[in-house]
Amino acid sequence: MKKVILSVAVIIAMGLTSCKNETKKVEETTTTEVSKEIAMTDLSFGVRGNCGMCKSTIEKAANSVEGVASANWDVDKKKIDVSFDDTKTDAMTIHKAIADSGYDTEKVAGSEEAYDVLPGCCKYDHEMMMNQSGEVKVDDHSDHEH
Ligand SMILES: [Cu+2]
Repeated sequence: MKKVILSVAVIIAMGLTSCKNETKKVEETTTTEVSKEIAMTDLSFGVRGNCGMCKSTIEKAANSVEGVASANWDVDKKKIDVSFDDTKTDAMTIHKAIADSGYDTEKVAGSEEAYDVLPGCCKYDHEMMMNQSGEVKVDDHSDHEH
């Protein structure tokens, strides 16, 4: 009689174990899907530039980096919003790619050779403020020393 009870207990235990395994598999799949969504990192930083042509050059440079999902440069704010996969690239790689195209970022000065061949309208002022509010400023010259 004891043997029968034991073997029944063993069968139940095996059944429970296989159920647990199945549950675990489902959990793992769910976790993978969630972490894929979290992997995208949003980043904003200042980039100098003048016009729509600058915008396309800057965004093209950012998008050329593997792992960058989207890039949007704001001509008024002198600022770029980038979304990227941080397992494939990092912030400095994106800064450098934009600098290589001739544009100054907050962290990396633009390549002078690339700047020299930019169209005239795109030769931006290296003293230009980055990360502006986007509002049109009145230049009152009050900070000039004569
Ligand atoms: Cu331009």
